[in-house]
Amino acid sequence: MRKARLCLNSMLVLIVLGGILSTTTSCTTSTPVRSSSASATKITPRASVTIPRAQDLFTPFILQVQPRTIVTWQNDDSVAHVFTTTPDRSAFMNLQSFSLTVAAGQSIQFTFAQPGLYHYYDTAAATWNRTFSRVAAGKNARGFPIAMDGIIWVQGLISGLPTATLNSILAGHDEYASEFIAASSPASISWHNFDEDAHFFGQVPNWPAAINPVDAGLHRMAGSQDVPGGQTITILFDTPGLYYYYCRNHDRIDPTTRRAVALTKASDYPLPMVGFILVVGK
Ligand SMILES: [Cu+2]
Repeated sequence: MRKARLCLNSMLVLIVLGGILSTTTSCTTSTPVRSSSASATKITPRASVTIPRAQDLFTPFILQVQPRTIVTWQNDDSVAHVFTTTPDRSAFMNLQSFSLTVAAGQSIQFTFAQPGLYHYYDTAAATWNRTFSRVAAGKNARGFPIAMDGIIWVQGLISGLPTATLNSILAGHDEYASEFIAASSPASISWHNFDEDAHFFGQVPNWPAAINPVDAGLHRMAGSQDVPGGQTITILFDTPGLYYYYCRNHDRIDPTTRRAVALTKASDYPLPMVGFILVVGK
């Protein structure tokens, strides 16, 4: 009896509020709707990055989160770490800047509100290379040649991105001109090879979920030795996600960190020949 009255009361409330409830509406359908909308406002997503002991690395290298996520960096190392966003700023890059210090054995938090990419590095174990706009591993870093940098990918829509973008390979260097590119889906991304040597596009394997959501294949870009002026290739990305790619001629894959690592023969070692394409849905 009591249950039936509650049901009738909530039905009346819903009828007054909504005004358009059909006669088939029952208590079993109205109850879950109310409870989920009430709890959704209270959930704060959380995620974490670890600084493992004596490695000078951030784990994972790429962390994907939803907007408003509180990210915790847990320092399991025996020394303090200071890390900061790179100077790279754009409509999708480092929209919130931060500079954080975390003592040995402690943790620190930062809340990411804005969708986009956040690229940060440890100011003691790595440096910002202004020539190439890349984070470089310090010679004394314990993870060398892997740099102590990390990416926080805050998923969500970003307005005003192009659907076609041109990247290139620098003449005389084993390096893509831009490390980070963003475009809206379906995105047409081209690379022109200004170098003499051949280079490649291939995705870094074994990343979960929305990182490299589809395999765009292995693509060779002939250099000016093979094709006068160098070759241009174009790849269409119609699935939103973050694409992490490298050149298999100048990098190897480190299975532990799942990162592409420069080979010593690469012209700008220890900088890896890697790039990221953020493909955003509409
Ligand atoms: Cu290459």
